[in-house]
Amino acid sequence: MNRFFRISAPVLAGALAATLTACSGKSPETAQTATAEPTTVAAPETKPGLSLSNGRLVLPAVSGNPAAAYFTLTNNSPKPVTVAAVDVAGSMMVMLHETKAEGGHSTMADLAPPVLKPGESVAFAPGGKHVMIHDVPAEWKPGGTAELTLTFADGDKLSAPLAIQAPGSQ
Ligand SMILES: [Cu+2]
Repeated sequence: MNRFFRISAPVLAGALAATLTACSGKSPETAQTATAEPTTVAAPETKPGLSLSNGRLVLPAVSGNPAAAYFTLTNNSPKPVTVAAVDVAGSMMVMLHETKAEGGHSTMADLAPPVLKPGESVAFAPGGKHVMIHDVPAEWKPGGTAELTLTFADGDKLSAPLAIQAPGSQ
């Protein structure tokens, strides 16, 4: 158990640093290095006890704007899990964000890596936690499917389809 956390901490820190760098838009090299690794897999990745449901991706109303993806993640494993990184096949700049209402307007910020205790679920939904996708491949059309992959702090991965929806869908 202790060894697990000692190993996972640097992995998590690295993922965090990469996310922050990508979000600032200052280091395109980092984003490209990340996509040099294979992002598509022949068989979907699974993590025992973890399930992802209601995955969907809402296209931007204006071409060039980011898309957003939503889902519900449930941890039915006996251990807590931490979502360390998120990836959507075909896109180079993907990050976890959270929208918060503050004094009549909403702001958006990087989301701290979500931790799910055994039995817990977390919902990514419009107006709250979301996956922000900054570069939207032209081939993404309503009715299509994109592949989401979550990487956990222990290195395990979980992939699931995202149903691509037209702009304005909830
Ligand atoms: Cu966002």
